[in-house]
Amino acid sequence: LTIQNEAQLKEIVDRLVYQTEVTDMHTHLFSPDFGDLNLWGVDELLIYHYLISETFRWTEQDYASFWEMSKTEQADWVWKKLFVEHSPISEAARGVITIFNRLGLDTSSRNLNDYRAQWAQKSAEQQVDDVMAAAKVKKIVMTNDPFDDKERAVWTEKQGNQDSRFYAALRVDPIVNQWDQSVSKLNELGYDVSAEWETRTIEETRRFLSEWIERMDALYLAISMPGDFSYPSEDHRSRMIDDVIIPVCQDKGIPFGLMIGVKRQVNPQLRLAGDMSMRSNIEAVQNLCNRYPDQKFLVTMLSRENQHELTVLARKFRNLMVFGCWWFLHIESMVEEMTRFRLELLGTSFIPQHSDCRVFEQLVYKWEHSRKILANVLNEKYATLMQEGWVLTEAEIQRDVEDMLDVNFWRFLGKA
Ligand code: RAT
Ligand code: ZN
Repeated sequence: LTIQNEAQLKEIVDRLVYQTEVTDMHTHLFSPDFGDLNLWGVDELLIYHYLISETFRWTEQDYASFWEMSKTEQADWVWKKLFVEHSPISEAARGVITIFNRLGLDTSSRNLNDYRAQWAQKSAEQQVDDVMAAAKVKKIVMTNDPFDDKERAVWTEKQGNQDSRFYAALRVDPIVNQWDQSVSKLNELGYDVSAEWETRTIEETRRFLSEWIERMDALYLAISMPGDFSYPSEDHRSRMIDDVIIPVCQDKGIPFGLMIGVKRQVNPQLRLAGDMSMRSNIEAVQNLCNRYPDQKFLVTMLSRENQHELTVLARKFRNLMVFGCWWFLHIESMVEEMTRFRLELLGTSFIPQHSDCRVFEQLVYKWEHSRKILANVLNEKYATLMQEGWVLTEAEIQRDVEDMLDVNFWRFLGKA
C-alpha cells in the first residue's frame, strides 16, 4: 500500500507511532514479583521525586518536617501546592493529569480522595496489566541492585522475576563510584575482595557480577556517572571498567550502559530529588568506544550541551547506541529538539526514548507525551521525502517505527 498524500501520511504515521508496542529499556519499575518495590497508585504518583522538588519551591516549610509526614500527608501537600494553589503545567505535573484522564478519572473534579477511592479498587497485578495495555508497553527493563537488601531477598529467597514482560539490568554504581563502601558489602555477600586493587579482588568482583548477571538474566550492566567522569584515567573507575566491567560484559556478551552527567546531592535535604545535571566530557565515551570496538555501549547523557556531540559520536562508532531523553531532558522542548537532530544525524538508528518511570502509571504519560513528538517530527521528515517524489508504503513506516520503539534495542543486544 503506497501512501498517496500528506493527509494519509499523517493518519498512518500517527496511528503507527501511537499504537506500536514499546520496549522500555530503562525504568525503575518492578514486576509484581517484587511486592512493595513495585510502586503504583495516586499517592506514589504525587510523591514522585520530580514533583517533590517542584513543590518545595512554593513553601518555606522545612525539609525535615516533610520527610516526617506519612505518604498520604506528603501527597496531600504536593496536591495542594502544585495542583490546587497553582496550575500543573510542568512536565511532571501535567503528566499526572494525563494519567488521570487516560485511566478514565474525572480530571475536572480535582477531588484527591475520589481518585484514591478509584485506585483502592485495583490490585497491583491488575494495574500492571491495565497500565501496560493503556500505555502500549510490552517489555520493561528494570534497574536491579543486588546491594539493596529488599530486592536481593526476592532474587535469593524467592524466585526472582517470573514475569516474562519484565527484564533485568544490573546496576553497578556502587562498585564503580563508591568502592570503599562496597568492599564490606561484597564481603558480607561472600566475595573475598579488599580495598586494594589486586588479582584476588579483581577475580572476586568479576565473580560477583557474573553470578548476578546469571541469576537475574541481566540484559546489560548499567551505571550513572558524574559529569566529571573521564576515561582512561588513573582512578578506581577506569581500573574497574578495564579489569572487571568490560571483561565480564565481553564474557557474557552484553552491553555496558552508561548514563553520564549527574551531580549527586547538590541539595541533600531533598534526598532522591536533590540531584543536578552536569556537563561532561564526551571524550570518555569516545575513548571507551575506541578502545573496545567489540564491546557495545548504550549511552545517554544528562546535560543539553552534550547531546549534539554524543549524536555525532554515534556516527563514528557503531558500537555506540544513543538512547533516551534522560530525566531533566524528558520535557517537551528537549525531546523535540533531540529527536529532531538525532533523526537528522542518524536516521532511525537510535533509541529515541526510555521512560525512567518509578511509579507504574507514569508509563501512560511518559510514553504518550514522547510519542506525540516523535509522530510530529516523523510526519515532517516523511512529508519532505514525498515532496521529492519518494514513494512510501505503510509497511516501511511500520518498520521504521518498530525499529525505534522496540527492535533497535534488541538488535543491538544481538537478540532480534
Ligand atoms: O530519573 C530518575 O528518576 C533519576 O532519579 C535517576 O534514577 C536516574 O534516572 C538514574 O537511573 O540514575
Ligand atoms: Zn534512571
